[in-house]
Amino acid sequence: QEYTGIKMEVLKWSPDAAKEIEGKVGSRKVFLVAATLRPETMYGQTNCFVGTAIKYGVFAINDKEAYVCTYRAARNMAFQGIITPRGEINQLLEIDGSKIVGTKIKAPFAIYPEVYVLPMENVLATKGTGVVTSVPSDSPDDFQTLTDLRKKPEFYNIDASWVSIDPVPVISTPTYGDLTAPVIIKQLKIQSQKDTKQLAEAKEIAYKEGFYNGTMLVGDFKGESVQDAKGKVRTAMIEQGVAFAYAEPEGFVLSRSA
Ligand code: ZZB
Repeated sequence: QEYTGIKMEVLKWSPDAAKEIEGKVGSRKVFLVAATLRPETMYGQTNCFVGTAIKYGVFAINDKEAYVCTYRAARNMAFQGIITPRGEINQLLEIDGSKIVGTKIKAPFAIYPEVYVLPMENVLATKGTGVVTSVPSDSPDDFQTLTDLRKKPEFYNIDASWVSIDPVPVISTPTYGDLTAPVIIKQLKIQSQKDTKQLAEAKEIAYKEGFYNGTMLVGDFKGESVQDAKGKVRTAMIEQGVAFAYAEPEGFVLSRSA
Protein backbone atom coordinates (compact mmCIF):
# COMPACT_ATOMS: atom_id res chain seq x y z
CA GLN A 1 0.00 0.00 0.00
CA GLU A 2 1.62 3.29 -1.09
CA TYR A 3 0.60 6.05 1.32
CA THR A 4 1.57 9.70 1.50
CA GLY A 5 3.08 10.69 4.85
CA ILE A 6 1.78 14.13 5.82
CA LYS A 7 4.03 16.20 8.10
CA MET A 8 2.03 18.22 10.64
CA GLU A 9 4.37 20.45 12.60
CA VAL A 10 3.67 20.89 16.29
CA LEU A 11 2.82 24.53 17.03
CA LYS A 12 1.91 24.12 20.69
CA TRP A 13 1.98 20.96 22.76
CA SER A 14 -0.84 20.14 25.15
CA PRO A 15 0.30 20.77 28.77
CA ASP A 16 0.66 16.99 29.44
CA ALA A 17 2.73 16.40 26.31
CA ALA A 18 4.87 19.49 26.96
CA LYS A 19 5.92 18.00 30.32
CA GLU A 20 6.92 14.68 28.74
CA ILE A 21 8.79 16.20 25.82
CA GLU A 22 10.71 18.82 27.79
CA GLY A 23 14.45 18.46 27.18
CA LYS A 24 14.15 15.25 25.13
CA VAL A 25 14.09 16.33 21.48
CA GLY A 26 17.03 18.73 21.38
CA SER A 27 16.58 21.50 18.82
CA ARG A 28 14.55 19.30 16.48
CA LYS A 29 11.27 20.42 14.98
CA VAL A 30 8.61 17.86 15.84
CA PHE A 31 5.88 16.69 13.43
CA LEU A 32 2.91 14.41 13.84
CA VAL A 33 2.95 12.25 10.74
CA ALA A 34 -0.29 10.94 9.21
CA ALA A 35 -0.54 8.30 6.46
CA THR A 36 -3.15 9.05 3.82
CA LEU A 37 -4.34 7.58 0.53
CA ARG A 38 -6.03 10.87 -0.38
CA PRO A 39 -3.47 13.68 -0.63
CA GLU A 40 -5.89 15.65 -2.85
CA THR A 41 -8.20 16.15 0.14
CA MET A 42 -5.57 17.83 2.35
CA TYR A 43 -7.12 21.26 1.70
CA GLY A 44 -10.03 20.12 3.87
CA GLN A 45 -8.17 19.02 7.01
CA THR A 46 -9.96 20.26 10.13
CA ASN A 47 -8.11 18.32 12.83
CA CYS A 48 -6.01 15.22 13.40
CA PHE A 49 -6.81 12.02 15.30
CA VAL A 50 -4.86 9.74 17.61
CA GLY A 51 -5.95 6.68 19.58
CA THR A 52 -6.03 7.46 23.31
CA ALA A 53 -4.94 3.91 24.22
CA ILE A 54 -2.14 3.79 21.65
CA LYS A 55 1.51 4.30 22.60
CA TYR A 56 3.39 6.63 20.28
CA GLY A 57 7.06 7.38 20.01
CA VAL A 58 8.90 10.56 19.11
CA PHE A 59 11.60 9.42 16.68
CA ALA A 60 14.65 11.35 15.50
CA ILE A 61 14.49 11.42 11.70
CA ASN A 62 17.77 13.31 11.46
CA ASP A 63 19.46 16.13 13.43
CA LYS A 64 16.74 18.63 12.54
CA GLU A 65 13.44 16.77 12.68
CA ALA A 66 11.53 14.26 14.81
CA TYR A 67 8.32 12.40 13.92
CA VAL A 68 5.49 11.27 16.20
CA CYS A 69 4.12 7.87 15.10
CA THR A 70 3.92 4.25 16.24
CA TYR A 71 7.12 2.26 16.70
CA ARG A 72 5.94 -0.05 13.93
CA ALA A 73 5.71 2.88 11.48
CA ALA A 74 9.16 4.19 12.51
CA ARG A 75 10.61 0.77 11.77
CA ASN A 76 9.04 0.79 8.30
CA MET A 77 10.38 4.31 7.72
CA ALA A 78 13.87 3.30 8.82
CA PHE A 79 13.98 0.62 6.15
CA GLN A 80 12.57 2.91 3.47
CA GLY A 81 15.41 5.42 3.82
CA ILE A 82 13.18 8.06 5.43
CA ILE A 83 15.35 8.03 8.56
CA THR A 84 19.06 8.90 8.45
CA PRO A 85 21.19 6.95 9.08
CA ARG A 86 19.21 4.31 7.16
CA GLY A 87 17.87 1.44 9.26
CA GLU A 88 18.57 3.15 12.57
CA ILE A 89 15.65 3.85 14.93
CA ASN A 90 16.34 6.51 17.54
CA GLN A 91 13.34 6.83 19.85
CA LEU A 92 13.65 10.02 21.91
CA LEU A 93 10.65 9.24 24.12
CA GLU A 94 7.41 7.28 24.33
CA ILE A 95 4.10 9.05 24.92
CA ASP A 96 0.47 7.98 25.40
CA GLY A 97 -1.98 9.08 22.73
CA SER A 98 -4.24 10.52 25.42
CA LYS A 99 -1.52 13.04 26.33
CA ILE A 100 -1.11 14.29 22.75
CA VAL A 101 -4.81 15.27 22.54
CA GLY A 102 -5.18 19.07 22.60
CA THR A 103 -1.88 19.71 20.84
CA LYS A 104 -2.07 22.38 18.15
CA ILE A 105 -0.48 21.48 14.82
CA LYS A 106 0.02 22.89 11.36
CA ALA A 107 -1.98 21.06 8.65
CA PRO A 108 -0.08 21.52 5.37
CA PHE A 109 -2.12 22.76 2.34
CA ALA A 110 -5.23 23.10 4.54
CA ILE A 111 -7.55 26.06 4.13
CA TYR A 112 -7.59 26.25 7.95
CA PRO A 113 -3.90 25.60 8.61
CA GLU A 114 -3.96 25.43 12.43
CA VAL A 115 -5.82 22.42 13.83
CA TYR A 116 -6.03 20.36 17.02
CA VAL A 117 -5.27 16.75 17.84
CA LEU A 118 -8.42 14.91 18.95
CA PRO A 119 -9.32 11.37 20.11
CA MET A 120 -10.81 8.75 17.74
CA GLU A 121 -11.96 5.33 18.93
CA ASN A 122 -11.27 3.49 15.67
CA VAL A 123 -7.62 4.35 15.11
CA LEU A 124 -5.73 1.14 14.37
CA ALA A 125 -2.23 0.82 15.82
CA THR A 126 -1.49 -1.68 13.06
CA LYS A 127 -2.10 0.59 10.07
CA GLY A 128 -0.22 3.58 8.71
CA THR A 129 1.45 5.69 11.38
CA GLY A 130 -1.35 5.49 13.99
CA VAL A 131 -1.92 9.21 13.36
CA VAL A 132 -4.87 10.08 11.11
CA THR A 133 -5.38 13.45 9.50
CA SER A 134 -9.06 14.33 9.47
CA VAL A 135 -11.02 15.43 6.42
CA PRO A 136 -14.69 15.30 7.47
CA SER A 137 -15.92 16.52 4.05
CA ASP A 138 -14.71 13.35 2.33
CA SER A 139 -14.03 10.75 5.01
CA PRO A 140 -17.14 9.26 6.69
CA ASP A 141 -15.11 8.06 9.69
CA ASP A 142 -13.75 11.56 10.23
CA PHE A 143 -17.15 13.23 9.87
CA GLN A 144 -18.82 10.83 12.31
CA THR A 145 -16.04 11.18 14.88
CA LEU A 146 -16.16 14.97 14.65
CA THR A 147 -19.95 14.80 15.12
CA ASP A 148 -19.58 12.58 18.21
CA LEU A 149 -16.93 14.89 19.71
CA ARG A 150 -19.08 17.98 19.11
CA LYS A 151 -22.08 16.36 20.81
CA LYS A 152 -20.21 15.39 23.97
CA PRO A 153 -16.94 17.31 24.41
CA GLU A 154 -16.92 16.75 28.21
CA PHE A 155 -17.32 13.00 27.76
CA TYR A 156 -14.34 12.92 25.40
CA ASN A 157 -12.32 15.22 27.64
CA ILE A 158 -11.80 17.88 25.02
CA ASP A 159 -12.32 21.62 24.79
CA ALA A 160 -15.27 22.58 22.54
CA SER A 161 -13.09 25.16 20.77
CA TRP A 162 -10.91 22.32 19.39
CA VAL A 163 -13.81 21.05 17.24
CA SER A 164 -14.94 24.42 15.91
CA ILE A 165 -13.89 24.01 12.26
CA ASP A 166 -16.77 22.84 10.04
CA PRO A 167 -16.20 20.42 7.13
CA VAL A 168 -14.67 22.33 4.20
CA PRO A 169 -15.93 21.60 0.66
CA VAL A 170 -12.91 20.45 -1.37
CA ILE A 171 -14.30 17.95 -3.90
CA SER A 172 -17.61 17.90 -5.70
CA THR A 173 -19.26 14.63 -6.75
CA PRO A 174 -22.34 14.32 -8.99
CA THR A 175 -24.21 12.05 -6.56
CA TYR A 176 -23.39 13.67 -3.21
CA GLY A 177 -22.52 17.30 -3.94
CA ASP A 178 -19.78 19.29 -2.22
CA LEU A 179 -19.77 17.41 1.11
CA THR A 180 -19.70 13.75 0.13
CA ALA A 181 -19.05 12.17 3.55
CA PRO A 182 -21.80 13.96 5.54
CA VAL A 183 -24.39 13.06 2.87
CA ILE A 184 -23.42 9.38 2.86
CA ILE A 185 -23.47 9.28 6.69
CA LYS A 186 -27.01 10.64 6.61
CA GLN A 187 -28.20 8.28 3.86
CA LEU A 188 -26.84 5.22 5.68
CA LYS A 189 -28.33 6.54 8.97
CA ILE A 190 -25.02 6.21 10.80
CA GLN A 191 -25.29 7.47 14.39
CA SER A 192 -21.90 6.99 16.01
CA GLN A 193 -18.28 6.03 15.40
CA LYS A 194 -19.23 2.70 16.99
CA ASP A 195 -21.23 1.80 13.83
CA THR A 196 -18.06 0.35 12.32
CA LYS A 197 -19.74 -1.96 9.81
CA GLN A 198 -21.78 0.80 8.17
CA LEU A 199 -18.78 3.13 8.34
CA ALA A 200 -16.72 0.63 6.34
CA GLU A 201 -19.46 0.59 3.71
CA ALA A 202 -19.63 4.40 3.72
CA LYS A 203 -15.86 4.61 3.25
CA GLU A 204 -15.99 2.28 0.25
CA ILE A 205 -18.75 4.38 -1.37
CA ALA A 206 -16.91 7.66 -0.65
CA TYR A 207 -13.60 6.33 -2.02
CA LYS A 208 -15.19 5.17 -5.28
CA GLU A 209 -17.34 8.26 -5.82
CA GLY A 210 -14.48 10.66 -5.03
CA PHE A 211 -11.93 8.87 -7.16
CA TYR A 212 -14.01 8.15 -10.28
CA ASN A 213 -16.39 11.12 -10.30
CA GLY A 214 -14.85 13.82 -8.10
CA THR A 215 -13.83 17.31 -9.26
CA MET A 216 -11.53 19.60 -7.29
CA LEU A 217 -13.25 22.70 -5.86
CA VAL A 218 -10.13 24.36 -4.41
CA GLY A 219 -6.36 24.62 -4.71
CA ASP A 220 -3.96 24.77 -7.65
CA PHE A 221 -5.85 22.03 -9.51
CA LYS A 222 -9.33 23.46 -9.06
CA GLY A 223 -11.65 22.24 -11.84
CA GLU A 224 -9.56 19.13 -12.55
CA SER A 225 -10.75 15.59 -11.91
CA VAL A 226 -9.59 13.89 -8.70
CA GLN A 227 -7.89 11.24 -10.84
CA ASP A 228 -5.73 13.93 -12.46
CA ALA A 229 -5.19 16.04 -9.34
CA LYS A 230 -4.31 13.27 -6.85
CA GLY A 231 -0.75 12.72 -8.07
CA LYS A 232 -0.16 16.43 -8.72
CA VAL A 233 -1.09 17.45 -5.18
CA ARG A 234 1.09 14.66 -3.82
CA THR A 235 4.08 15.75 -5.92
CA ALA A 236 3.61 19.40 -4.90
CA MET A 237 3.49 18.44 -1.21
CA ILE A 238 6.63 16.30 -1.51
CA GLU A 239 8.46 19.06 -3.41
CA GLN A 240 7.58 21.57 -0.70
CA GLY A 241 8.90 19.22 1.99
CA VAL A 242 5.57 18.73 3.77
CA ALA A 243 5.02 15.11 2.69
CA PHE A 244 6.89 11.95 1.73
CA ALA A 245 6.21 8.54 0.20
CA TYR A 246 5.51 5.88 2.83
CA ALA A 247 4.77 2.24 2.03
CA GLU A 248 3.36 -0.60 4.13
CA PRO A 249 5.25 -3.62 2.82
CA GLU A 250 3.68 -6.34 5.00
CA GLY A 251 0.12 -5.14 4.47
CA PHE A 252 0.72 -5.12 0.76
CA VAL A 253 1.95 -8.70 0.66
CA LEU A 254 -0.93 -9.92 2.82
CA SER A 255 -3.65 -8.21 0.82
CA ARG A 256 -2.15 -9.58 -2.40
CA SER A 257 -2.10 -13.17 -1.19
CA ALA A 258 -5.54 -13.01 0.48
C1 ZZB B 1 -7.19 11.47 4.87
C2 ZZB B 1 -8.41 11.05 4.20
C3 ZZB B 1 -9.34 11.81 3.52
C4 ZZB B 1 -8.60 9.66 4.27
C5 ZZB B 1 -10.43 11.20 2.96
C6 ZZB B 1 -9.68 9.00 3.74
C7 ZZB B 1 -10.61 9.77 3.07
P1 ZZB B 1 -7.35 2.22 4.03
O1 ZZB B 1 -8.02 2.40 2.73
O2 ZZB B 1 -8.09 1.30 4.94
O3 ZZB B 1 -5.87 1.89 3.92
N1 ZZB B 1 -6.23 5.91 8.28
C8 ZZB B 1 -4.89 5.90 8.11
N2 ZZB B 1 -4.28 5.27 9.12
C9 ZZB B 1 -5.26 4.85 9.94
C10 ZZB B 1 -5.26 4.13 11.17
N3 ZZB B 1 -4.12 3.76 11.76
N4 ZZB B 1 -6.44 3.86 11.76
C11 ZZB B 1 -7.60 4.27 11.17
N5 ZZB B 1 -7.66 4.96 10.03
C12 ZZB B 1 -6.50 5.24 9.41
O4 ZZB B 1 -7.47 3.61 4.78
C13 ZZB B 1 -6.58 4.66 4.61
C14 ZZB B 1 -7.27 5.84 5.19
O5 ZZB B 1 -7.70 5.54 6.52
C15 ZZB B 1 -6.34 7.02 5.28
O6 ZZB B 1 -6.67 8.04 4.31
C16 ZZB B 1 -6.71 7.64 6.62
O7 ZZB B 1 -7.73 8.57 6.30
C17 ZZB B 1 -7.26 6.51 7.42
F1 ZZB B 1 -11.33 11.91 2.32
O8 ZZB B 1 -6.52 10.25 5.17
B1 ZZB B 1 -7.41 9.07 5.00
C18 ZZB B 1 -13.37 7.60 1.86
C19 ZZB B 1 -12.08 7.87 2.62
N6 ZZB B 1 -11.75 9.24 2.47
